[in-house]
Amino acid sequence: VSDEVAGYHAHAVGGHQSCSAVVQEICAPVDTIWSVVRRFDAPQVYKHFVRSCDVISGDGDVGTLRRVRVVSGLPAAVSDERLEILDDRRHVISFSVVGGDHRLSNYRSVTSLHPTDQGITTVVESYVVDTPAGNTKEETCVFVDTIVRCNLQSLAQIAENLARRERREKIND
Ligand code: A8S
Repeated sequence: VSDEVAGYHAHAVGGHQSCSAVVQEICAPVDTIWSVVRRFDAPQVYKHFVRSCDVISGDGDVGTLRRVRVVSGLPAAVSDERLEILDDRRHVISFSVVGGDHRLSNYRSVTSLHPTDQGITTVVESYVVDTPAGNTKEETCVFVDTIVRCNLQSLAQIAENLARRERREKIND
Protein backbone atom coordinates (compact mmCIF):
# COMPACT_ATOMS: atom_id res chain seq x y z
CA VAL A 1 0.00 0.00 0.00
CA SER A 2 1.55 3.27 -1.11
CA ASP A 3 2.21 6.09 1.35
CA GLU A 4 -0.28 8.23 -0.55
CA VAL A 5 -3.10 5.82 0.06
CA ALA A 6 -1.97 5.02 3.60
CA GLY A 7 -2.57 8.72 4.24
CA TYR A 8 -6.23 8.30 3.28
CA HIS A 9 -6.59 5.65 6.00
CA ALA A 10 -4.91 7.76 8.70
CA HIS A 11 -8.06 8.81 10.58
CA ALA A 12 -8.01 11.35 13.38
CA VAL A 13 -9.45 9.25 16.20
CA GLY A 14 -10.84 10.87 19.35
CA GLY A 15 -10.86 9.14 22.75
CA HIS A 16 -14.60 8.49 22.47
CA GLN A 17 -14.20 6.88 19.04
CA SER A 18 -13.51 3.40 17.67
CA CYS A 19 -11.39 2.68 14.61
CA SER A 20 -10.47 -0.44 12.66
CA ALA A 21 -9.90 -1.81 9.16
CA VAL A 22 -10.79 -4.87 7.11
CA VAL A 23 -8.69 -6.24 4.24
CA GLN A 24 -10.06 -8.43 1.42
CA GLU A 25 -8.24 -10.04 -1.51
CA ILE A 26 -10.29 -10.16 -4.71
CA CYS A 27 -9.40 -12.16 -7.83
CA ALA A 28 -10.43 -9.43 -10.26
CA PRO A 29 -8.76 -6.48 -11.96
CA VAL A 30 -8.86 -3.19 -10.10
CA ASP A 31 -11.01 -1.49 -12.78
CA THR A 32 -13.67 -4.19 -12.55
CA ILE A 33 -13.96 -3.77 -8.77
CA TRP A 34 -13.82 0.01 -9.02
CA SER A 35 -16.78 0.07 -11.43
CA VAL A 36 -18.90 -1.43 -8.61
CA VAL A 37 -17.40 0.45 -5.66
CA ARG A 38 -17.49 3.94 -7.19
CA ARG A 39 -21.29 3.87 -7.61
CA PHE A 40 -22.19 6.00 -4.57
CA ASP A 41 -25.82 5.96 -5.79
CA ALA A 42 -26.04 2.15 -5.75
CA PRO A 43 -24.49 0.58 -2.63
CA GLN A 44 -27.20 -2.13 -2.71
CA VAL A 45 -25.36 -3.72 -5.65
CA TYR A 46 -22.98 -5.35 -3.16
CA LYS A 47 -24.07 -4.34 0.37
CA HIS A 48 -26.66 -6.95 1.32
CA PHE A 49 -27.85 -4.97 4.35
CA VAL A 50 -28.98 -2.14 2.07
CA ARG A 51 -32.58 -2.51 0.89
CA SER A 52 -32.67 0.65 -1.25
CA CYS A 53 -30.84 3.90 -1.79
CA ASP A 54 -32.06 7.31 -2.97
CA VAL A 55 -29.81 10.19 -3.90
CA ILE A 56 -31.08 13.23 -1.98
CA SER A 57 -28.83 15.81 -3.65
CA GLY A 58 -25.75 15.98 -5.82
CA ASP A 59 -24.68 14.41 -9.09
CA GLY A 60 -22.27 11.72 -7.89
CA ASP A 61 -19.40 14.06 -7.06
CA VAL A 62 -18.03 14.83 -3.60
CA GLY A 63 -20.82 16.27 -1.43
CA THR A 64 -23.54 14.03 -2.91
CA LEU A 65 -26.02 12.92 -0.25
CA ARG A 66 -27.78 9.56 -0.24
CA ARG A 67 -30.44 8.01 2.00
CA VAL A 68 -29.85 4.32 2.56
CA ARG A 69 -32.69 2.10 3.77
CA VAL A 70 -31.52 -0.96 5.64
CA VAL A 71 -33.13 -4.43 5.51
CA SER A 72 -35.39 -5.34 8.41
CA GLY A 73 -33.95 -7.15 11.41
CA LEU A 74 -31.17 -4.65 12.00
CA PRO A 75 -31.22 -2.10 14.84
CA ALA A 76 -31.78 0.70 12.31
CA ALA A 77 -33.92 1.68 9.33
CA VAL A 78 -32.20 4.57 7.56
CA SER A 79 -28.78 6.16 7.24
CA ASP A 80 -28.02 9.49 5.54
CA GLU A 81 -24.55 9.50 4.02
CA ARG A 82 -22.32 12.05 2.27
CA LEU A 83 -19.68 11.30 -0.36
CA GLU A 84 -16.35 12.62 0.96
CA ILE A 85 -13.73 11.32 -1.52
CA LEU A 86 -14.07 9.87 -5.03
CA ASP A 87 -10.62 9.47 -6.54
CA ASP A 88 -10.89 7.61 -9.85
CA ARG A 89 -7.14 7.67 -10.40
CA ARG A 90 -6.07 6.21 -7.07
CA HIS A 91 -9.28 4.16 -6.59
CA VAL A 92 -10.28 5.65 -3.25
CA ILE A 93 -13.85 6.31 -2.07
CA SER A 94 -14.98 7.63 1.29
CA PHE A 95 -18.32 8.51 2.83
CA SER A 96 -19.49 9.81 6.16
CA VAL A 97 -22.74 9.26 8.03
CA VAL A 98 -24.55 12.55 8.59
CA GLY A 99 -27.85 11.26 10.00
CA GLY A 100 -30.20 8.34 10.50
CA ASP A 101 -31.84 6.37 13.28
CA HIS A 102 -28.91 4.09 14.04
CA ARG A 103 -26.18 4.17 16.68
CA LEU A 104 -23.15 4.73 14.44
CA SER A 105 -22.79 8.50 14.89
CA ASN A 106 -20.04 10.21 12.90
CA TYR A 107 -19.19 7.00 11.06
CA ARG A 108 -16.69 7.60 8.30
CA SER A 109 -15.07 4.98 6.09
CA VAL A 110 -12.34 4.98 3.46
CA THR A 111 -12.14 2.20 0.87
CA SER A 112 -9.09 1.84 -1.37
CA LEU A 113 -8.18 -0.69 -4.07
CA HIS A 114 -4.62 -1.88 -4.66
CA PRO A 115 -3.75 -3.93 -7.73
CA THR A 116 -1.19 -6.65 -7.06
CA ASP A 117 0.18 -8.98 -9.73
CA GLN A 118 -1.87 -11.25 -11.98
CA GLY A 119 -5.18 -9.46 -11.77
CA ILE A 120 -5.54 -9.81 -8.01
CA THR A 121 -6.59 -6.74 -6.04
CA THR A 122 -6.33 -5.96 -2.34
CA VAL A 123 -9.21 -3.94 -0.90
CA VAL A 124 -8.65 -2.00 2.33
CA GLU A 125 -11.62 -0.49 4.16
CA SER A 126 -10.96 1.48 7.34
CA TYR A 127 -13.42 3.38 9.49
CA VAL A 128 -13.79 5.57 12.53
CA VAL A 129 -17.01 5.98 14.51
CA ASP A 130 -18.18 7.38 17.83
CA THR A 131 -18.28 4.56 20.38
CA PRO A 132 -21.99 4.30 21.28
CA ALA A 133 -22.89 5.04 24.90
CA GLY A 134 -22.97 1.78 26.85
CA ASN A 135 -20.67 -0.06 24.45
CA THR A 136 -16.94 -0.69 24.58
CA LYS A 137 -14.61 0.04 21.68
CA GLU A 138 -14.15 -3.68 21.24
CA GLU A 139 -17.91 -4.34 20.96
CA THR A 140 -18.22 -1.51 18.47
CA CYS A 141 -15.42 -2.87 16.29
CA VAL A 142 -16.82 -6.42 16.40
CA PHE A 143 -20.20 -5.10 15.19
CA VAL A 144 -18.82 -2.84 12.44
CA ASP A 145 -16.07 -5.25 11.30
CA THR A 146 -18.78 -7.89 10.78
CA ILE A 147 -20.81 -5.59 8.51
CA VAL A 148 -17.75 -4.41 6.57
CA ARG A 149 -16.42 -7.97 6.16
CA CYS A 150 -19.82 -9.09 4.80
CA ASN A 151 -19.83 -6.20 2.35
CA LEU A 152 -16.31 -6.92 1.10
CA GLN A 153 -16.99 -10.67 0.74
CA SER A 154 -20.06 -9.88 -1.30
CA LEU A 155 -18.04 -7.38 -3.36
CA ALA A 156 -15.50 -10.14 -4.04
CA GLN A 157 -18.19 -12.50 -5.31
CA ILE A 158 -19.75 -9.91 -7.60
CA ALA A 159 -16.45 -8.61 -8.97
CA GLU A 160 -15.07 -12.11 -9.54
CA ASN A 161 -18.21 -13.01 -11.53
CA LEU A 162 -17.88 -9.81 -13.57
CA ALA A 163 -14.21 -10.57 -14.21
CA ARG A 164 -15.06 -14.09 -15.43
CA ARG A 165 -17.63 -12.62 -17.82
CA GLU A 166 -15.12 -10.04 -19.08
CA ARG A 167 -12.52 -12.74 -19.71
CA ARG A 168 -15.04 -14.81 -21.70
CA GLU A 169 -16.04 -11.80 -23.79
CA LYS A 170 -12.41 -11.10 -24.59
CA ILE A 171 -11.90 -14.67 -25.84
CA ASN A 172 -15.04 -14.52 -27.97
CA ASP A 173 -14.09 -11.22 -29.64
C1 A8S B 1 -21.31 0.52 5.21
C2 A8S B 1 -20.93 0.23 6.61
C3 A8S B 1 -21.71 0.12 7.71
C4 A8S B 1 -23.13 0.23 7.68
C5 A8S B 1 -23.96 0.19 8.71
C6 A8S B 1 -21.03 -0.13 9.02
C7 A8S B 1 -25.46 0.25 8.66
O1 A8S B 1 -25.87 0.50 7.33
C8 A8S B 1 -25.98 -1.06 9.12
C9 A8S B 1 -26.43 -1.24 10.43
C10 A8S B 1 -26.39 -0.23 11.41
O2 A8S B 1 -26.78 -0.41 12.55
C11 A8S B 1 -25.83 1.07 11.02
O3 A8S B 1 -20.41 0.65 4.38
C12 A8S B 1 -26.01 1.39 9.54
O4 A8S B 1 -22.49 0.63 4.88
C13 A8S B 1 -25.96 -2.21 8.18
C14 A8S B 1 -27.48 1.62 9.24
C15 A8S B 1 -25.23 2.70 9.27
